[in-house]
Amino acid sequence: ASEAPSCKPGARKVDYSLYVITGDKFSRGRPVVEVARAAIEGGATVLQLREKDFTARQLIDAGHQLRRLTREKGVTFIVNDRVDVALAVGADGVHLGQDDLPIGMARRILGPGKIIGISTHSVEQALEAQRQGADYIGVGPVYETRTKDDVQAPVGVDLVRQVASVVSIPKVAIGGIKAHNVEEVIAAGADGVAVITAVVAAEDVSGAARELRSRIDNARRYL
Ligand code: TZP
Ligand code: MG
Repeated sequence: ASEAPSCKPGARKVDYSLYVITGDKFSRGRPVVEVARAAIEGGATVLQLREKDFTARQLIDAGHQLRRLTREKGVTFIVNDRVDVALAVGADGVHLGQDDLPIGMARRILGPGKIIGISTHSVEQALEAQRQGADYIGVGPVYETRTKDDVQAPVGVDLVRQVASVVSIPKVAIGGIKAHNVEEVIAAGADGVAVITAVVAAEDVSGAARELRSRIDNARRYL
């Protein structure tokens, strides 16, 4: 007998292994789409457009370019915060924070088959996100990071472990994740890691992505 699909109807199975988030401020002047191309070449499996300082027009422009690129490469494309931009450029989904649109409302606007991810910082928030029907959760910041302005105190790898033991939807760890600590995050039960500076600020973007990817794949062999 064939296995029941492990995802909702209409949603595809997503590989969250290496989830790269754009950060134009940290990209050494290189265009967002070129950085994304290199990250994908190195093995990024999800790409998120996250540019807090972009105007709607700039987001739409970058979004169209990233949609074209990710579609060609078979990479999942997510837009941060902006349900309208996600819909307008045909992204696969949206990533929301605790203070953004509630999941149910975002789902109503987006329609079926879109991915909705939400940032969580505690076991309670993680369980609530799952209850509300999120497709995946972010968990973090795991380590200290200065990449996000209004960032909370690090939650530590222990929270990843706790969340992994009670939440069944995919869990993506975020915050200060680098080549030297990525393996312990995967070992703690994360389905993938989300990074900004470890990839987009690297001189060799594809090399940095490739190194992370190989450590992620390696850590999985011991699970
Ligand atoms: N949310 C929690 S930590 C963070 C975000 C967007 C920033 C992650 O950036 P970096 O450079 O990978 O620490
Ligand atoms: Mg947000």
